[in-house]
Amino acid sequence: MTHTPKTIRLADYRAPDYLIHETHLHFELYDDHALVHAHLVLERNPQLDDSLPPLVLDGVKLELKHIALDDRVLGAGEYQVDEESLRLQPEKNSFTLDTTVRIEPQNNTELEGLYRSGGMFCTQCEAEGFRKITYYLDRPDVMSSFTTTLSADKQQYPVLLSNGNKIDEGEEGERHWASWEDPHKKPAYLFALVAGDLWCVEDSFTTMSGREVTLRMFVEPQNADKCQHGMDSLKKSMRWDEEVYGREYDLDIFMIVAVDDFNMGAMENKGLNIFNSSCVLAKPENSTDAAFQRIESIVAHEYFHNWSGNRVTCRDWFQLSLKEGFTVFRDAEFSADMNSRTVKRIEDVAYLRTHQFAEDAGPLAHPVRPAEYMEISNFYTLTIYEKGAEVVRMLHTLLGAELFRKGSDLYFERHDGQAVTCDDFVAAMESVSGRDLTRFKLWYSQAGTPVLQVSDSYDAEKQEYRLQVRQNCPPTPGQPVKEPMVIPLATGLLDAVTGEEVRGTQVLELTEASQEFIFTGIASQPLPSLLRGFSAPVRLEYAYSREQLAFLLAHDSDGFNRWEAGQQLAIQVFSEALTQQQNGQTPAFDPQLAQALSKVLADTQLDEALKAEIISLPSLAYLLELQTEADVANSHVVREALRLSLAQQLEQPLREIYQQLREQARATDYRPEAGQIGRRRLQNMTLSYLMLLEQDDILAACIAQFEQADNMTERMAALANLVNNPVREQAEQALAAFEQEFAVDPLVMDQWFSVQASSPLFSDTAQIRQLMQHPAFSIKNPNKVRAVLGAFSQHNLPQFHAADGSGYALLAEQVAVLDGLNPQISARMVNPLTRWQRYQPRQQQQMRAELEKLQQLPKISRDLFEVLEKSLG
Ligand code: 0A1
Ligand code: ZN
Repeated sequence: MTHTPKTIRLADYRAPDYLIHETHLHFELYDDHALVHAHLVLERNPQLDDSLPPLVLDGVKLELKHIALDDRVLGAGEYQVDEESLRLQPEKNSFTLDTTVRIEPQNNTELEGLYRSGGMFCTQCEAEGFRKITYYLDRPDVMSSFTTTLSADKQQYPVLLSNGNKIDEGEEGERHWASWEDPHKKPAYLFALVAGDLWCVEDSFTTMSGREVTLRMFVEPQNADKCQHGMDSLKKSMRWDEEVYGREYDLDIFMIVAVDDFNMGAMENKGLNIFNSSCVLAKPENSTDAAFQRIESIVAHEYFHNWSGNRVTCRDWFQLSLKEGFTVFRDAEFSADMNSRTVKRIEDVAYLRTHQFAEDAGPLAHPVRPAEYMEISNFYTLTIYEKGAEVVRMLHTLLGAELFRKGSDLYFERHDGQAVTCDDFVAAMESVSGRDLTRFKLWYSQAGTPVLQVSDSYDAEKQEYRLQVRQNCPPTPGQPVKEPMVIPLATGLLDAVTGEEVRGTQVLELTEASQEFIFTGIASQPLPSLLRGFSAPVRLEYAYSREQLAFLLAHDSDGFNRWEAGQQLAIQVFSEALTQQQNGQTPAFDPQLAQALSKVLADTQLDEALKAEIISLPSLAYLLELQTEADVANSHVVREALRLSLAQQLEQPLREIYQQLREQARATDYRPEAGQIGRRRLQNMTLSYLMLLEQDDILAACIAQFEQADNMTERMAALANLVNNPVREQAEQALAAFEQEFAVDPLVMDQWFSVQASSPLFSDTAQIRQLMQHPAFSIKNPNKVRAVLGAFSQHNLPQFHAADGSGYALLAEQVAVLDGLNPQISARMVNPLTRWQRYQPRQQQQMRAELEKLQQLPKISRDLFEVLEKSLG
């Protein structure tokens, strides 16, 4: 970067001056370069006046070799090229443009545009990668038909793929070529090509109207046995989208390709999804339950984009959540239908509250529809994705399932083939419901997490129960004052003595800063169950006593709120002990928590998955999120002491459950289905408590599980317990055995790295540096970077925040290296440092100093620049 990047504003949106009706591409792929020939059919945008402004095409790192306008080669004075664009003056309304550019995919470490991953060529074009492939109007509201021809060495690259249907192929000496045609108009960000020596797994799907679709997964040959789950997930997703949304697939072929080097999880390119191999490849011996579930949801996510994203796309990148929020909501509902609905909700809410709430409370807070950005890659955030999904969920809650479905049908029908805005989505919901959602739309424009303060009163004489609710939303950068929002507050009332429900779930609609809701005919003072199912992404404040929380945990009919009551109880017990610890006292834990959890363990009505969630303490990251000044070291000590104290008090039931479930696991064939997953989760959770007791027979059981289990879920859990165990020798032995067994599988090695990097007991900064010297580590591979540096800075909080600042220094030093290779990843990895204001003064200083050093990098990327500038203010 040579100058300060400019800020791009939603308010400046203008329709494109020119449209591209047809795009014909020809790629000549070689080991040391690629030539890209583009033939574009353009027209002056007929919706604008009939002047002929200059045509300005986006293009970055392209070497222009040839240019012709309407078949006439242009002379040097007839066009201008700079670092980001190609400019020329059209003479007619309609014209064609031919260009040839030379690029070097083998040197593309940014993994954006056309690049090499292992032995193959692949592309990543969202958001603005297409401009690194050819000169183009690289914006989502320019939609074109595409034909693509690729030619490459026959032996090295037997498989040549692009979007749509293959229409022709042929050979010429050592080389061969294939031509693809995509019948659907699309923006450039959905373009993809792949060339490689790939194994293909094939299946088929018959759509609801009886069309047969060929399904193909392309993977490197050694991964041929890891495709079944991805393929099954794809077929389930296709069926679900027909049944739940009435959406049918629209091409005769759907392809998935797995690549090892990928910045994100996966990409929904039309008819040719490209996946990070970690998000699609699995087999039981190598992959955990979590991986199986992640794959199911990501395969679904990308598939669902075919409608929510591809058929109806975004007008501009400020509308990113239009496709991402909606699609995350869709994939979450799909996962809920395929697995345990309550557990899925618990996982999503825990993630949202820990990470998105933190984002929303920090210097990078932005609305679901941001008003400005410098680098769009920085806006693939938890707010756009996860909070965006919560916004769609609230619409679903407010309208009800039936109207919501009508609204989505109308949205797809009205806007099929168009590039639209979040307003268009909400307008469809308004049309079908007759509601005015103007105020609701504040969720798209206001950043920050609203706080609900709830109090209540009961009038025995009138048999009236009143809930008083006040909402307010804290200031965020650029938004000092907020207006009240529309907040669905799902509420039930329990009989405070029997626990029976005296009022079933009712959705109270908050619209004002302060409101009162009156329930009549209530015979005795009830206990409220508030925000059931987490009906809105807010922080709820209601002064529950510990007794009341234990009561809700035992009786609430809403599974989510049972879990939530347990979490709140744990937070209260933890917070009290933390204060003692900070005051130099020995922390003491209120036994009510252990008593309540012991009832949960004994409850025969509760399934194992929910039990596992309930007995898991809130993560350290979440406990810190709740503190005004995060005290990492003391919080870690107290949380571990609380875990030990629970293990001591619950030893008997924990032992029984562990033994029983481990026996059951031995006697059953592994399947990644909800029931088994829940049982393994509880089994592994009990093991992690029991290991804190440091007893020989438990250690032996853990080692036996590690050595004997036939699946990675049990093995990995055992390994994690050994690594987190104070005796280093056992950990080293297990790690060495594991490494030897799995050295050839990079995805398993990612887990091996991450289990070490995440462990405060095992890995200090010196150990992290050692891991980075391991031959399986590569700073150029984002999965490896996430497995080591990501795990260290996000999961190993005590070491990352080590008093001497060495954790910060290590991260910053590596961010600097990464920035020269892959700015998207450097800007992401720096994130844990950006919330320096949350920590104690000395830590603040240390973190700031590292950020300021990074700001001085001589060739800082736009991505990193933006994050640093916002964080340092
Ligand atoms: N649209 C994809 C996410 C994605 C975004 C950017 C990428 O490269 C910078 C890659 C993937 C999704 O939501 O799955
Ligand atoms: Zn997406």
